[in-house]
Amino acid sequence: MTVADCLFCRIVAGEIPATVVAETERTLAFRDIAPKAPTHVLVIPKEHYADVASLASDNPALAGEVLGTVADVATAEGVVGEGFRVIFNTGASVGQTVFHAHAHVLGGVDMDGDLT
Ligand code: DGP
Repeated sequence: MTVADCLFCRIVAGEIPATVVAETERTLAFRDIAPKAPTHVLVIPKEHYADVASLASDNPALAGEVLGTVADVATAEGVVGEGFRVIFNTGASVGQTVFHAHAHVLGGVDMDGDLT
């Protein structure tokens, strides 16, 4: 499903440019427009789910593929050994602003606990 006014669906459709760092048949990874760390990549399912909770309950296989792409991105970015953080903001009250499920992959800097 594509949601016409969804920002990340529009990136998947190529209507809005993004710096893509990895892609599979069903997932896409691209750099965050406002990076909070040297590595700040967003990994999404190409199909629209509003958040990770609906993705995981409605399509657990695809949720697993998203995590696989997260691991591939971390390897490609060279942050596996030093450590990296994966965040799924879920709900406006915790800061979700784009309601298309996405993982933030953050790394390349010491983190105390307040990144995204
Ligand atoms: P969240 O707050 O968890 O919903 O994160 C949404 C992220 O999406 C936020 O870190 C900024 C990023 N973002 C918003 N608009 C764009 C865009 O047009 N392009 C890219 N690459 N990232 C965007």
